[in-house]
Amino acid sequence: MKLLFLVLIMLISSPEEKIKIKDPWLRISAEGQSTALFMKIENTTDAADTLYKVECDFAGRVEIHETYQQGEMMGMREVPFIVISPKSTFELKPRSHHIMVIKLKKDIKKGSQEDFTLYFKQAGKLKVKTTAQEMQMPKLEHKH
Ligand SMILES: [Cu+2]
Repeated sequence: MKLLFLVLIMLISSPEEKIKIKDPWLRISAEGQSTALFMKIENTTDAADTLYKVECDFAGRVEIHETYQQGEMMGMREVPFIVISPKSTFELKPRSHHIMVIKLKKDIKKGSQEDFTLYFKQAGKLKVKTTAQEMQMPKLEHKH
């Protein structure tokens, strides 16, 4: 009886994940270069949440980027945050928003698993494990 009660309490109090990260992947790259992190961010709550910082221990700097079009040119630039609307999924993908991982301290080889920490205003700190994959894409120009 005591055990049943305990299980019930655990079921009731186990918090639903506010933010779910789906299909995170990192583009393969080499030491000294930059790369990008992509994923789908699902907000399961009734309130908007904001991704405002991303960290990892194998790069000089990590930034949140958006892609923009200027005439025929495509470029990308840093943005301070990404807002994920209530009950919706925000997709970071090539030619769109992405996490820029700058000045890698090591090679990122196909299949390697890397850890990132995402910071959300509502959901707080979230650890994400990504797998490195190849991407066939023309390189975008940076504007800093
Ligand atoms: Cu970028």
